[in-house]
Amino acid sequence: MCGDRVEWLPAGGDNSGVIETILPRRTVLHRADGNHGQRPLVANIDQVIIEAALEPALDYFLIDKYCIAAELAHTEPLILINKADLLQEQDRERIGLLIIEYRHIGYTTLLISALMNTGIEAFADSLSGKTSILVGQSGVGKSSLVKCLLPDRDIVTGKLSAASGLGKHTTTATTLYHLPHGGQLIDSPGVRDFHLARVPDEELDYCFREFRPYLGQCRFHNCRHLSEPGCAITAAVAEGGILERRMASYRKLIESGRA
Ligand SMILES: Nc1nc2c(ncn2[C@@H]2O[C@H](COP(=O)(O)OP(=O)(O)OP(=O)(O)O)[C@@H](O)[C@H]2O)c(=O)[nH]1
Ligand SMILES: [Mg+2]
Ligand SMILES: [Zn+2]
Repeated sequence: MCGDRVEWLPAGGDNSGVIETILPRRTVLHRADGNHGQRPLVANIDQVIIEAALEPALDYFLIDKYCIAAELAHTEPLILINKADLLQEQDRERIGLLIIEYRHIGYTTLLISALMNTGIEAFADSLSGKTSILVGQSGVGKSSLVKCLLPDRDIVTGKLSAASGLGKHTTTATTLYHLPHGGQLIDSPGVRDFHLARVPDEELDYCFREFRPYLGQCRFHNCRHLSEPGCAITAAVAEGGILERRMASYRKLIESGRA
């Protein structure tokens, strides 16, 4: 798996070899596999970089699901809004609010443009000394960003489909790049959607970082925060301490049977 550390023996003189042992994995990021299983995506990462853009259209639920996958894997999410150069006046308020909201929850959120090279320095700083994976919809500019950091590498990027406005799944393999200033960056194939592996109930609410101060305060200790009386989470939503939008993501996950 990409990110694995292995012990290997050289076989032949052409720099090839045979893997003898896969060393224990520090962290593993998963996605759903069928209805009940889970499939590992990458090993030994410290940070999940959730990339989004105005094109293809922003998918807030997708961002939330990746945040939860990162929390479950005990890795740090970083939210990256790319294609800042495309922002029109009417988009600025919406994107500005999105950034403030995620920062308030406790997630580092950056606005960048891989095309114009803006915000890249701050982003590059967040990579040093860590192993990070870029995830997100096809076409948001994951490979373009790797190319920005490693201009000498031959990295393929692809245009969006003119008909659908969606990416064309240009990257087909997960690849780890060593960065010149330390740290590793993994590029991964873009997705249309991302399904979480099944999450135990009591872990799902913990994965919503802003729920944590209220957990344990509901009337019923096994409260699922749906329509139970005396629910501290529902009360926090009503008082504005938790965003409606995030609560909707939580409900959608419960209702989809993911938790
Ligand atoms: N305007 C603008 N376009 C960008 C930016 N970054 C990337 N793009 C364009 O977005 C398209 C998709 O870029 P890719 O880097 O191939 O996207 P990806 O996320 O790697 O896509 P997959 O490999 O399919 O998952 C290309 O046409 C890029 O030129 C940006 O900052 N601004
Ligand atoms: Mg790509
Ligand atoms: Zn509750």
